[in-house]
Amino acid sequence: MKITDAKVFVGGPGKNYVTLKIYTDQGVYGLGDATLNNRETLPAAYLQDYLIPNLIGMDPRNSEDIWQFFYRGAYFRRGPIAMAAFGAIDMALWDIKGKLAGMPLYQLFGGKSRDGALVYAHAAGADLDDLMDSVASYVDQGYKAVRVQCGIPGMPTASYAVPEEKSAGTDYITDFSGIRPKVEIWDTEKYMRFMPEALQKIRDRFGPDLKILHDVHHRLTPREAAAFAKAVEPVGLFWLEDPTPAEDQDALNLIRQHSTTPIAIGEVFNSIWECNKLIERELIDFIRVAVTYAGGITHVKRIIDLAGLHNVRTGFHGAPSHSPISMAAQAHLNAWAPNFGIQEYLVLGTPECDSLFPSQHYLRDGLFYVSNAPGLGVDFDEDEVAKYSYKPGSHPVVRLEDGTLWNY
Ligand code: GCO
Ligand code: MG
Repeated sequence: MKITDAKVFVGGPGKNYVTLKIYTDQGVYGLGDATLNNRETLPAAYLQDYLIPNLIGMDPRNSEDIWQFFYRGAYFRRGPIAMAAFGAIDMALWDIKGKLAGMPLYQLFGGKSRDGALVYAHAAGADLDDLMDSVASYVDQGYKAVRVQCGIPGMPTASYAVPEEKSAGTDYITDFSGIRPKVEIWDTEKYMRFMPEALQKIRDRFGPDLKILHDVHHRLTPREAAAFAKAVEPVGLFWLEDPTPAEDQDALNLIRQHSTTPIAIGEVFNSIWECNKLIERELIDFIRVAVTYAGGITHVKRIIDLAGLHNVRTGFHGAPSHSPISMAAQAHLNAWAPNFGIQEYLVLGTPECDSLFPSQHYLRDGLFYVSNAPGLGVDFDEDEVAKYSYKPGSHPVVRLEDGTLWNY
């Protein structure tokens, strides 16, 4: 069996999805997602210029050897662009494998450990009342877990994931206003004064059963993060995400020494080498990698297995920048993984997105149910994608009030 061709498509409804389609001499094809948010053209070029010319003629069933060939063969290992490109190939090869076997991917991993997988939604508000309304609407829809982000009184601009105006909503994940980023102004003291009490009010209003998550988005120093994690202990958060930027992994020791609040980290990691020490030292509770950015199913499965040895559960990144293809890959891993924790999931199900990526996966009462179709269980309409083209966008940057550049 041989790979005969592979094509990369960039575009989608409101997102620059990077979709890889691998064709074989047996008519079976596979799909992969290489959408590196706000840097989408780069994995696309890596695939087109370097990887696809090598893929043609390879036996698609040898997904492990192909993964090693590209990873080791690059010489310059890791990095988000390369790992997103390898990941897309890997997803597509697993898709082909499942289709050849006539089985959904979770069966090839070891079968189902659960029916529906717990997901969390994003609630956000310009102020606490606005946020409470947003949480209430998710609770009414049956969600059991909600991430809460709130506008901070006196903060000079709206900050991460928070709308400028009440009930305005925000698409902070993909902003197509151009390559030059907008600037957010951040004030840690105002955040630290306001947020723990706001989280407690959310707990008081919604009761003990709602799983409440909060994303600090890398904004605190280790000492501040330790103080924050300690202050929110009575709230009983499901997790506190990215309390500090994770380059400084020793920072996690300080947080652990001061608090038992569960910590989730890893959405910017692209390999096991960024999280193996955090996992082995049990400094985190949830690993947040995404199959898109971390080398696909083959590599993320290694991370899941290592995490399972150390009481670390999965909590894969699922911002809507990932296409339904990698969300499907994660759904199969979530159905299987013995140490599954939760999945971040924002409904992409607009009619346009469903026509581009038809599938039978579905969400009900806050749980995600994986399709039983062979392979990933997602298709891709080449005629539909022709309606879209690449639009440049950027993540915001953050500055302190005196102009100092901070962490977005
Ligand atoms: C999350 C993330 C996202 C990121 C975005 C960047 O927890 O979902 O923090 O909101 O900011 O994915 O590309
Ligand atoms: Mg996050």
